[in-house]
Amino acid sequence: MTAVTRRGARVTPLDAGVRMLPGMSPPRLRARPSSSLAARAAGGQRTRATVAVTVAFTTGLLLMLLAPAARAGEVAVSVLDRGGHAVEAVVVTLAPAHGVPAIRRAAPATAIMDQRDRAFVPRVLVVGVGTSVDFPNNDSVSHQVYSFSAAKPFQLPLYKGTRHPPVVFDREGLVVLGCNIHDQMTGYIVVTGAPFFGMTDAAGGYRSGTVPEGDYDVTVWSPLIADAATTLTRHVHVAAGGPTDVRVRLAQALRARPEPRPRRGDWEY
Ligand SMILES: [Cu+2]
Repeated sequence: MTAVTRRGARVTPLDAGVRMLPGMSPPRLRARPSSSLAARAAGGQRTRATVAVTVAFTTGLLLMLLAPAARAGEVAVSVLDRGGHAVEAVVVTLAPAHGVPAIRRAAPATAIMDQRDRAFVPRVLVVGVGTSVDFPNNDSVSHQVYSFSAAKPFQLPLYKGTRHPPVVFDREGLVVLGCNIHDQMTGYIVVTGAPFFGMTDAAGGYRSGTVPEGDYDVTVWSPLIADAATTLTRHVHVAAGGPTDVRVRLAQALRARPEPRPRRGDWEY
């Protein structure tokens, strides 16, 4: 089941599902005390500068605790396959639903989609809207990278090394990458407007770090997940304090090869 856009690129329902991810854009909230600061203080080498920093930090912490809008929690996501095994490299996005204070937009970010051993590395990358992505070719052979996805149609003429400037991903959606020379090369860039996002680790886990208290839609996606996109979002309330656990147990077996595929037949010469 595919639709054909005016550019001739086919958009699958999965593609469309990812493009629907709601939200804003990507700052990171970090409120982590410096442990080296504490160690230095304990070691009796407390300089005037250290005291000043400690006072500033303590004051900041107090202001954070006193201001209701700054109450913060954390989300801990785990993704398990049908057999209960961890699923690595799954994209996780946290989109504020309600009760979450406005989050300041972060400065435009940069990321790298490398090419090694005739593969995109990483195979899946998640970036915030506005991110510039470099596509260095560190292979011994040339590649011609392209995308026909509505979120970012582009192509980088045959090259090695870093001949092309970065590509700016300025619209939300799933960008499916292919190489016009090597059909098996498939990569994915999820461009999200959500302010908090990341990937699951080898244990199938993702921790959001500090996020404002409130309601969120937590969505997972991977090109290997066969479950319907509509079943992959959890609405959760994040309270201040300990992490809010979100467990996603997949109903379908993982795919043997990633989907959707780039379609070389769509190439316009
Ligand atoms: Cu190639």
